[in-house]
Amino acid sequence: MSRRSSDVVEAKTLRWVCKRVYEAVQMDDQYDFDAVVIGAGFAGLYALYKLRDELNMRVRVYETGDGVGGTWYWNRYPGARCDSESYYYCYSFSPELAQEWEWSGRYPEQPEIERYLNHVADRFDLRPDIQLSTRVTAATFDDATNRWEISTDRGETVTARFLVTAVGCLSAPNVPDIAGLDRFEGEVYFTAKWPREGVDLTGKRVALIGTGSSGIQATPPIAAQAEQLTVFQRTPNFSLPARHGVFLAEHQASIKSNYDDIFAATRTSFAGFPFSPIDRATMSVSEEEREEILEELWAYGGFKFLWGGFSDLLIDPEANEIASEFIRSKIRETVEDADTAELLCPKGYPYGAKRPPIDTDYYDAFNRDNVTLVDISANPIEAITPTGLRTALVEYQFDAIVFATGFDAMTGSLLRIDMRGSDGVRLADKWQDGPRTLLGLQVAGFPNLFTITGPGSPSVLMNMPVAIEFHVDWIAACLEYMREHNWTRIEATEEAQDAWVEHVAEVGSHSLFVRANSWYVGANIPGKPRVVMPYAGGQPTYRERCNAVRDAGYEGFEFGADVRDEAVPAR
Ligand code: NA7
Repeated sequence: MSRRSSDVVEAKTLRWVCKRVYEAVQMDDQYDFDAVVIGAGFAGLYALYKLRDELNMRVRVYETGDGVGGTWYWNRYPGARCDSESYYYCYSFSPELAQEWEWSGRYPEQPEIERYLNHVADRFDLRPDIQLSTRVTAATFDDATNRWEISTDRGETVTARFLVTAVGCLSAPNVPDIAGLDRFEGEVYFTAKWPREGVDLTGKRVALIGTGSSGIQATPPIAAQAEQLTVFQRTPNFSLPARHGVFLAEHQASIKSNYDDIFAATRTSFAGFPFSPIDRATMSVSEEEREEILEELWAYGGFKFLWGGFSDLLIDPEANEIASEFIRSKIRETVEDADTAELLCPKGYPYGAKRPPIDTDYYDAFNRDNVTLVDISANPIEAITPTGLRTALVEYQFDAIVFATGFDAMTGSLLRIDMRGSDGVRLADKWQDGPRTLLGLQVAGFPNLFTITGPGSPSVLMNMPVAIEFHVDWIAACLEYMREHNWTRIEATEEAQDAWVEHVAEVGSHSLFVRANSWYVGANIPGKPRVVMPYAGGQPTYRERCNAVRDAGYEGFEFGADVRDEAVPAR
């Protein structure tokens, strides 16, 4: 080979090597993140904004849906509406956002909240860092690099220093294990996965299974459309009227001029609502006065019934029974058929022990000729048949079955990801007796994993956006602290976690929630350990605890550096 041609070969080789190195750098650049966030609902969108725009991190969000919104993307069944009021069920982090967004009325419907979250995604230019239509299937922590390796159902694998779950507390639908479901020849729908293009039930015989918030909200609009609606009820619920109404211009103006106070109040109140409970015991007033107060609350509508009349409904069984009986009297007053009314009256558990729904015309729907209530508490659905379903007593014919059967709450959305922590330990194994977290924010054995509104935090017992913002802010402060100290690994200690789990259980055991079978305690999922999953101690105590941990240099957490970087001492 001549000298000239060997130069050409060398130059070619060099170009080839350079190209490969460049590609490798590009690849690495593309598939390694400071943080991966799972979910693009309220929590995921704010986490992306906070970590990317305030902490200057490289963030990738994965979202299963083909749009943002999380809960408000999936739950688009007829009648889906928030049970918290619009002006405080929203973000507070941006005063400009709060001023520019117009809520149309008291309780926003699903499409309005979905529009709001899409507006947030556009306003803060979040979309470039969100990958839609992608489910995270597995995540494994690598002790050697202090990074998570995250795999998706699209065959991608990326790495990230931190993994932040924003998967929602009510996101893994509960599909009851009823024989024959796959053989049903009609249409099958789940309220939690309602088709985006909508469903026309006109002229159809429809079965609706489940009478939680979703079934209760869906009943009136489905009844108005279907030829025949049969509601299958396993447990009756205490539902309160929402009394939804549109906002007038003066409402809007008053809300906007008071936003600072409203948001400040949401951060200090017991459950993240901008109100303080009235300080009055049920028994401190005469029977007549009590009745008057309850009537006023009923007329006002919504959750004010819980805190706006008496302070002891959720504490004193006698007070609770008075409120419960008042609601039953309203059901009996509304529903014309006495037997149906009696079936709709909840008995055997206190008001508030199950998540209380609020509704629009739910009980009235049972006065329609085309609506029937079937009590399946004693005679459960035995099988779905090709043309309907049957209980031990009756066989029914249907064109469509709607499952409003709820969720594998709080843990289901985390456990459906094959999550493996330090030394390959599986989250499913760690949580086989119930979820264990430190403050609902981290799990011992799962370094660099943060769980927004995880079990063990107030989460679903709070106004969710407030709970979410608090968690994201806490996580962001923690990451900044780590950056200052050059730490790349954080992990809850087993001891601190044990103490927190014990405290959550202790507080839960004194709460009302142990007195009913609900998703708060996992009772809706066969075989799920019975544990009060949310922290029932209230927002003020919880915030105080989280802030104290932060101020003590993240007491209960251990920090470390990259194993290759011996210069940085661990703690
Ligand atoms: P919920 O509140 O968990 O309600 C689910 C309903 O489905 C409830 O009435 C259940 O009866 C019923 N269910 C569940 N499994 C079955 C089976 N196998 N057979 C018959 N009936 C069944 O879920 P929602 O979607 O309505 O509301 C979830 C939350 O979203 C709500 O609390 C608000 O926070 C917003 P059960 O009561 O278990 O006897």
